[in-house]
Amino acid sequence: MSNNLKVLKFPNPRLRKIAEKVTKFDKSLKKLAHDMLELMYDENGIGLAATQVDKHIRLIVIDVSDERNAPQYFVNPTFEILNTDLMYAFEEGCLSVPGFNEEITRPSNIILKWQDLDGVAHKEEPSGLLTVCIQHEIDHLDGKLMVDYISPIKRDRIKKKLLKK
Ligand code: GNR
Ligand code: NI
Repeated sequence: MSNNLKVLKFPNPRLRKIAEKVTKFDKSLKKLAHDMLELMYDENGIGLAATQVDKHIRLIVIDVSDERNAPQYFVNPTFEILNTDLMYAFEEGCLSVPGFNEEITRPSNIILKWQDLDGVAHKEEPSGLLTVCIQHEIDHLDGKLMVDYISPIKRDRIKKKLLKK
């Protein structure tokens, strides 16, 4: 078990907050990033956005490796879509919407820009699962959830089931 962080669950309105840009690359940023990573591993997730732990800054941790030994940190991430015609459908899950999986269609070719925990800028074309995951996580920073892509009827059904728990 980890570090007093907890994952907010849909329909908690705090998941709708827009995260602020990170400007200070200090020790507390690194501490939060490492605590988030621990929680993500505890919960068997492949990614976690600060919004999900009620910290409203633009920080994401991801590990898409099978061995769970390749953590990646993304501060202030943004992306551009390279080709709006190339889309990819993937069965997504979300730690904030536990027990539900939905097929979501997203751009499959993007250019990603971000800073690392020291504030150094990076730019790369991600591949595979990282492409899907980073878009899912950036959505969280903008207060957006997987369930926003599905029909309102389905979304409402999920909401009612999660509220009963
Ligand atoms: O653990 C997770 N798995 C996942 C699968 C497909 C697409 C996105 C994800 S992210 C999710 C963890 C999570 O909720 N991150 O915000
Ligand atoms: Ni999620």
